[in-house]
Amino acid sequence: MCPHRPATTERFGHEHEELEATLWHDNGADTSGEGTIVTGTVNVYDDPAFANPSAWDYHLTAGSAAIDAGVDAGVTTDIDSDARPMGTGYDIGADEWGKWVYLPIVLKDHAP
Ligand SMILES: [Ca+2]
Ligand SMILES: [Ca+2]
Repeated sequence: MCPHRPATTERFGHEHEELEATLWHDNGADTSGEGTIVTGTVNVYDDPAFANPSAWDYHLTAGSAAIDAGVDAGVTTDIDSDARPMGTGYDIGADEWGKWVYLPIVLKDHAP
């Protein structure tokens, strides 16, 4: 996921990078610098709708274009140790967005 900054090989630490699924947002230029960056077949240009980037909270929120837009990279848990995928597919990036619904436990007294 490349919001607000272009993808560079220096950023990733290698001279050649292959991106499989990327959400691009508000970069100006998508890539820059030395080396080669090969973009994959999934390139989404939309708002990642992060929770609170100014506080370094890059969790996805309900309106994120990253939700269910990713690919199976063989990673079964996200940055929060949540299982992935949730919903109809993998989310782009480190976070898998999902709603957990906790159902109440109902106890019923029944006499034999
Ligand atoms: Ca998902
Ligand atoms: Ca998560």
